[in-house]
Amino acid sequence: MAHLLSASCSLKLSPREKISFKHCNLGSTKFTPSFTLQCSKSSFKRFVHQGKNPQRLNLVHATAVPLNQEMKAQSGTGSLENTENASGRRRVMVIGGDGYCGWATALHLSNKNYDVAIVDNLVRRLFDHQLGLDSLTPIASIHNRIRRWKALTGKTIELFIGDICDFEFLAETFKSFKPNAVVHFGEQRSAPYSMIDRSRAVFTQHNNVIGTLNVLFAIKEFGEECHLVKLGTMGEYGTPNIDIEEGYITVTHNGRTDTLPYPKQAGSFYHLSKVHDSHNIAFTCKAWGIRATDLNQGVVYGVRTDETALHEELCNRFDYDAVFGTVLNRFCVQAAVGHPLTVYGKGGQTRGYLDIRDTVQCVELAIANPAHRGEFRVFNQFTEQFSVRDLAALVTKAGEKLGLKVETISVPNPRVEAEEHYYNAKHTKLIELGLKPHFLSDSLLDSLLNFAVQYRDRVDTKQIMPSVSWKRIGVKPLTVKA
Ligand code: NAD
Ligand code: USQ
Repeated sequence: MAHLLSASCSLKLSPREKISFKHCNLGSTKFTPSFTLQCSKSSFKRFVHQGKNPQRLNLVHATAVPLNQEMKAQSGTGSLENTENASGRRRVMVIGGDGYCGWATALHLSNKNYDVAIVDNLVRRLFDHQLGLDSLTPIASIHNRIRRWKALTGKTIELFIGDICDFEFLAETFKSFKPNAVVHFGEQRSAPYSMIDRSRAVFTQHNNVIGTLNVLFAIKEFGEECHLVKLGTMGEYGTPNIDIEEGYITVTHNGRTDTLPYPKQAGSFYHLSKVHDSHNIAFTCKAWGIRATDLNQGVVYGVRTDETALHEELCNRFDYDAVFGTVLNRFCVQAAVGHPLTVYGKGGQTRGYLDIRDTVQCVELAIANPAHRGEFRVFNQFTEQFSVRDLAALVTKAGEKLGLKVETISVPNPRVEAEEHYYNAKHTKLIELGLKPHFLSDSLLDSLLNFAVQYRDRVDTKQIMPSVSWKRIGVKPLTVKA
C-alpha cells in the first residue's frame, strides 16, 4: 500500500476528513491518517466506542505481545468459548463494516439485537483520496456514524480499526470480541481498480486472499465454532453456456458421477481473488472443520435501508464513478445529471442483481441458519437477472416519468467480457431460508433517481467515463486521470 501511495499518487486529505480525525479523543497518541494503515503492523491499537458517554470515544491501547504468550495468559487453552454474551445476544464481527454493504449490514444486525463489532482499516476511504473520487452522498466518519447510532437507538457498536492482513491485530480483535459469527466484507472489491496496473492487481489479490486466510486461521485458533459468512461474487462463475448452479454441479464422466465445485471463470484480478478465497475456505472446511457460507452476491444497487435512512449521519456511501460505481447506481446518477447512459459494448452482458435491503436480509438469514461444522455452503445471492441494455431501458423510462431527458451511448468496452451470452443462474437457497426479495420496480427506480437528483450538485462528471482498460494494464504504476 505504501508503494501505491508513493509511486502513483499524492495523498491529499479533505478538510472534512482531518476534522473528523481531530475530534477523536486520542490521549497522547499522535494520530495521523497514515497511522490508520500502519498501526496494526507494529503495535495494536483498539478503538472502542462503548458508549457510556456517547460524546466521547474511548481508546484502549494494547501493545501486541507474542501470541502464544498472550493466549496462555488469557485462556490457558488458546481457544475461545463460542458462547453468547451475558445478555444472551449473539456476537457478530462485521469485517469491512465501514463500506457500502458492511455499514448497512452492521446497522441492520445491531437493530436486530445482535452484538456487533465493526473491523475496518478505512482503506476504502483512502482509495477515494488516492483516485480523487467521492461518494455521491456525504458520509460521516466511522466514529460519528457509530456515535449517532448509539444516540438514536441506545445500541453500541464496537469498533476495531486495523488491517486484517495483520494477523496480530486480527488475533487481538478475535480474543477481545469473541464472535459467534464473522461476516467478511473487508476486501478490495472493484474489478476496474484491480485492473489499473500491476501494483493494484497485486494489492487486490494480497489484500483479499491473505486477509481471508488470516480470518480462517483466527477462527481455527481462537473460535473454532464461529461461523464464517464470506462475501463472494457471482462473477466467480463467469458466463458459461450452461445453467449456473449454487456452488456445486453433479457431473457424470466416463460412466462415473460426482458432485464437484462449479467451474470458475472469473473476469478480472478482483474476481479471481474471490475464486482463490473460495478454494481456501473450502479446503479449511474439510481440513479443520470450519463452518462457512460463501455468499456469491450479484451486483448491488440502492442506498437506503431502514436503519441508514434514520439520520443523515447514518447515510451510506453511493459510488457512481467508473472505478467503484456499479452499473445501475451509475445509470441513475448519469440520468440525474443529463449524461448519456454508458452501456459498454453491445450491452448484452447479463448479471444477477439485488437491492441493498436484500443484502442485509440475506446476511442475517445466513447467520441465523449457520452452516454445520466442516460444511462449505454456497448461496447465490441475487434476486433478478438483467442485461445492461435492460437496465438502460428501465432507467430511461423511469427518468422520462420524472421529466429527465435520458439518452444512451455505446462506449467501447474497456473490459474483456462476453457482450452477448446465455445466462441462467440458480438462486433458490436463500429464498428457501425465507428471503423476501425487493424486486426492481418503477417506484424503487423513481426513488433512486430522485435520490440522485437530490445530490446531483455533488457529481463530478469527469469521473463518469471509464479510464481503466483490461487490455492496457501494465507494470507502470498509473495515476488514474482526474
Ligand atoms: P466497500 O469497498 O464499500 O467496503 C469494503 C470495506 O472493507 C471498506 O470499508 C474497506 O475499508 C474495508 N477493507 C478492505 N480491505 C480491508 C482490510 N485488509 N482490513 C480491514 N478492512 C478492509 O465494498 P462493498 O461494496 O461494501 O462490498 C463488500 C463485499 O461484498 C466485498 O467483499 C465485495 O467483493 C462483495 N460484493 C459487493 C458487491 C457490490 O455490488 N457492492 C457485489 C457482490 C459482492
Ligand atoms: N457496465 C456497463 N456500463 C457501466 C458500468 C458497467 O455496461 O457504466 C457493465 C460491465 O461491463 C459489466 C456489468 O455492467 O458487464 C456489471 O458491471 P459493474 O461495474 O456494475 O459490476 P462488476 O464490475 O461486475 O462488480 C460489481 C461489484 C463487485 C461484485 C460484482 C458482482 O463491484 O464487488 O463482485 O459486482 S458480479 O457482477 O456478479 O460479479
